[in-house]
Amino acid sequence: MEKLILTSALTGAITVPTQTTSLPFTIEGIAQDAIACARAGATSIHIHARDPENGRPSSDPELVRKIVTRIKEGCDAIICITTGGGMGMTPQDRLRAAASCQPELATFNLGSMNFSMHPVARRYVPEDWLFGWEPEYVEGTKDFIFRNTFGDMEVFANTMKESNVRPEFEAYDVGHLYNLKFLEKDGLVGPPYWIQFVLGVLGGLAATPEDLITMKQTADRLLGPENYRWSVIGVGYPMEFNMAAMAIMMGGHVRVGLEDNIFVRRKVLATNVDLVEKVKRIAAEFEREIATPDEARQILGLKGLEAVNF
Ligand code: KMH
Ligand code: ZN
Repeated sequence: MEKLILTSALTGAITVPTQTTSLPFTIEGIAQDAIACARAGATSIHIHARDPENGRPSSDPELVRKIVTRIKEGCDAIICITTGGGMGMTPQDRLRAAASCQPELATFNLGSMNFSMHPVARRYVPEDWLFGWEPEYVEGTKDFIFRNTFGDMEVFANTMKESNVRPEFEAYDVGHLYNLKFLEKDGLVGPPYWIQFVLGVLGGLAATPEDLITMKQTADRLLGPENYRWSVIGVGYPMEFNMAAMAIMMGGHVRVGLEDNIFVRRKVLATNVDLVEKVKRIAAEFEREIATPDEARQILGLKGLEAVNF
């Protein structure tokens, strides 16, 4: 089996600061976590920006530029900038940072869907919230439609092509793989594909072995196994590690991080480094080596850190 590409998703736009004090949200906090995860063995770092004052998800390209510049000073990890953004951002807002920074990878979300974390709000009473924006944001996801229409996806595909940014496709459901096949037939995207199967979002497939296998079988059938590589994101605990163990065994790749899950063991809060280290331990038991960033660049055929615009 090829070496394991291990992605660390440090902060995202779904986890809120009240859930864990380990969630980084300042420029330096996100960059330091990225560098520490890269030193611990993460191959790729998935980037979202947040308002440094209060941790609210932000699409400000200047914040993203500062974060990725600082990370590049401290390590050679592959940087993947989100275009998924967060609640309340338009598709145009979401594309700006990737189009400007031209990283090696940027996410490309493969369809519109419900995307909710509103049940998290039930765990807290009003005095618990660290920042005023959080309860409304979390409860607001009940009516959030994560918008990625075919029109939006056409813009994403063309902008990424023009900016020389390789898409990391995010597929939350089987239908998203059919959407990818449609984009291929329409000439908007082409193989080889790098795909994250995102399992466990409220609104998409679950993080179960059956659903992971369904995603893989569907992708094999639609795209051809030789035309794509896959990684898995299991949202929540213990799903993050269940999915990681399966991917390690099946020849896929793994993403972990506080964006997707905040626990390293049952009821034990994690740091981003704890999550990377746990996957490293699981991979070591299965004798699956972790790829260095340069090895992963070879595997995925990326343009290299010297070709980014930050
Ligand atoms: N928040 C994850 C479940 C993106 O940033 O474009 C999916 C994600 C998508 O990371
Ligand atoms: Zn993300």
